[in-house]
Amino acid sequence: MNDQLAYEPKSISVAPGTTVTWTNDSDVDHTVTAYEDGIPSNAEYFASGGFTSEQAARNDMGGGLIAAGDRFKHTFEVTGTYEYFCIPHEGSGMTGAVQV
Ligand SMILES: [Cu+2]
Repeated sequence: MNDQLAYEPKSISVAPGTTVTWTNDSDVDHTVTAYEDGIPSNAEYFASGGFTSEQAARNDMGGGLIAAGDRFKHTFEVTGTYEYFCIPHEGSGMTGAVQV
């Protein structure tokens, strides 16, 4: 996550079972929040803050913030495409994708 309000890289491809780590290399807080309709139907929902639904994450944005220098990890087991976004910067186009 960078100061241009973007995930770098914006999309990646990984093998099943890979743990992806996001690091906040910027000076502002971000979230990593999955789009509930943007992940495989049989995959576990994920979001920084540990929320189990997109709505819960949106309802408590502060609870999902990743501070400057902090990290968030998720392990991807199910193949498919996972689309995610940053709650405070969704309007600025801060979105990303993981292809498993
Ligand atoms: Cu952000």
